[in-house]
Amino acid sequence: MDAPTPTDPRLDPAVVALVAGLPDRPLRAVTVEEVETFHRDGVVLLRGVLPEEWVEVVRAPVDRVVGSGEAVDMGPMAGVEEDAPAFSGGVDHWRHHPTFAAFATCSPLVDLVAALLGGTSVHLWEDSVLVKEAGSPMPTHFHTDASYFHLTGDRVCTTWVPLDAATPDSGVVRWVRGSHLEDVSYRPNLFVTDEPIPGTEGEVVPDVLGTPELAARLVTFDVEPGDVTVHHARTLHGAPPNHSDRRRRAVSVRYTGDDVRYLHKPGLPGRPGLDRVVDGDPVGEPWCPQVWPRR
Ligand SMILES: O=C(O)CCC(=O)C(=O)O
Repeated sequence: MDAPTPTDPRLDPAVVALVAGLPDRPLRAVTVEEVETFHRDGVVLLRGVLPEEWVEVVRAPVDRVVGSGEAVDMGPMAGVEEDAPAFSGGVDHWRHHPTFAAFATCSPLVDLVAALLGGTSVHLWEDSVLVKEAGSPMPTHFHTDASYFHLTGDRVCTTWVPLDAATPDSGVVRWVRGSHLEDVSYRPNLFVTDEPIPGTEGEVVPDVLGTPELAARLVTFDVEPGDVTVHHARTLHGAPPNHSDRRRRAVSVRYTGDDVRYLHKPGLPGRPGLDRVVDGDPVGEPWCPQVWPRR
């Protein structure tokens, strides 16, 4: 049977009502220096851009998807002790939950991304909940997001939105500055181990911490709710365990720009609509909502 064509999440009355009560613009514009940093380093920290109302509105839904198991504890995959504090991850919550749909399609994130990617349009690719509980022993292993996407093209980025203050001891992300400029396709791993996803292709991700030249290029930030980091999909990044007594909750939202096209890659999980497109088709509606220019 044919898969149903998705409807625009912004027509959902629950999304409309939610968005009506929230600010739709960032607290400030992205600066020219921040755009340059993104393109040069493959990552930029945008301090104090997201209104607190938006951070607050996603906190309870994040806790719900973690509590319900929709975001899955990756502990068993990592082989840690059964009762180890969890590192929970999930994708595509926007497809099922009005708050995530509003956040990914109508929040100030879309203006931030449009400013950084440039070009004429931005589409939503996916969102992801990433919660490292206090004391979670699991590092996020180094990877590039591009490895996990059935995509080709340059204008692809991830916004990483902290819901709690985060520091290296609580597992804030770290990035290899400039790695997005290297013309390498890395093989995707299981995120909490270096084990590659079976059937996928690409070069093995280097041992970043064990390679002085790469380790010297690591950049990380202490972040607060309201800050947003944005990295290029080819930027190598990972995150330490959460050694602190604080939760490290984050939502990642991934977007595409003008030049991005589908490319089916072996071994990766499918996604809605992927069987309806062929390699070279531009990313777009109905499977990936256009979020900018705003409608
Ligand atoms: O939150 C994490 O630990 C990893 C985040 C990440 O890899 C991403 O959002 O692309």
